[in-house]
Amino acid sequence: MKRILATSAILVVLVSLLAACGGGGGGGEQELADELHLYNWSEYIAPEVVEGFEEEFGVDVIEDTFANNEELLAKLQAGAGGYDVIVPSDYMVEIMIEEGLLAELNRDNLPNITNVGDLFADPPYDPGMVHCVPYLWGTTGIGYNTDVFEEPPDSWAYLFDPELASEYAGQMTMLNDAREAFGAALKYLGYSLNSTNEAELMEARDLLIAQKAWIYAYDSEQYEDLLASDETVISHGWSGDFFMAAEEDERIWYAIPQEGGTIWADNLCIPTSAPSQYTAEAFINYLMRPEIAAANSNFAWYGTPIPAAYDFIDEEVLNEPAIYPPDDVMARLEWLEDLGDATPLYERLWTEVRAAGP
Ligand code: N2P
Repeated sequence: MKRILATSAILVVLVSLLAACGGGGGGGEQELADELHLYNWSEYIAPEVVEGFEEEFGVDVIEDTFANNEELLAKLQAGAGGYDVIVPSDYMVEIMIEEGLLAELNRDNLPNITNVGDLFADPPYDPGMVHCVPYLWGTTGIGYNTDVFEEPPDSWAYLFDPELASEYAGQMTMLNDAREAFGAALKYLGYSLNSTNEAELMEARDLLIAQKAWIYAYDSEQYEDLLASDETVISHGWSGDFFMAAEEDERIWYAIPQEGGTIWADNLCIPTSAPSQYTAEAFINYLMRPEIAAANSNFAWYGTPIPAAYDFIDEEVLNEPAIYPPDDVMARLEWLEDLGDATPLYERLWTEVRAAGP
């Protein structure tokens, strides 16, 4: 009996050793690829974080950027198979899971997943983090030039009310993002940014079309630079992008509208078509190290879901109420949700907005 036990103990040790070595060459699944292809939002990862990964793991990171969730979805639906890690927002994760576009994560390769704070560890769009882990989170509101606005323009009226908005005609941008643009219009009108009510959506469409008279551009990637170069003075956009620009140009700042706006979380996910799930998991696990998560938060000025990272986050980021908003502001924010059957209606109305004059 003792001998049988001893033999099976040796077997167990052998089997786990083999597993740790990658199954003794069984398909090379546990080997890092030479390259990791990241499809990301623009300016959304600290350069030193990428370099650190490349040096430590011997993997070249190749990054492509997208302007909005729908562009990312369309790319995957069209069969783009080259991406290892993608960064969809909350509602888009839900859509991608439904469409079978995301791989399930192998937790054995993600020991740092325990660093994710309770607030983010069980998101409604991916219960239990089966497919994705949260990356960064933030809000959508209004960026502005403080030389032009003595008081913060903390209402959507500055972008939509004809009297107020016409003052900034030609000096205003809106995000090139259907959900965010409709979200802002719906909030201004007093509706939910997840409205699926046709009459409310038509009203929002008409408002967006009327607003085009004052718009310089729909842009999701350079709008903060347009503020800095004085092309614009007010801009619909994502919180951290304005704070990042403010590091170089202190005239720029950001306000969350009183009517409320979007709160969102972007996520690190692996497409089912990824060239190397193992390399993707090594990268995602690395991004969940507290020091690395902090480096990204310090760079992009967005909140991190990793509480252990707070020790490494600059005081000014941590203490900025527009990055970590107080409870009363949080209560006014809304998450975007998958619109289900109403998605084609949004698509049609967005096309109408973009096609309308001037
Ligand atoms: C970063 C854009 C933030 C992503 N430049 C918004 N979900």
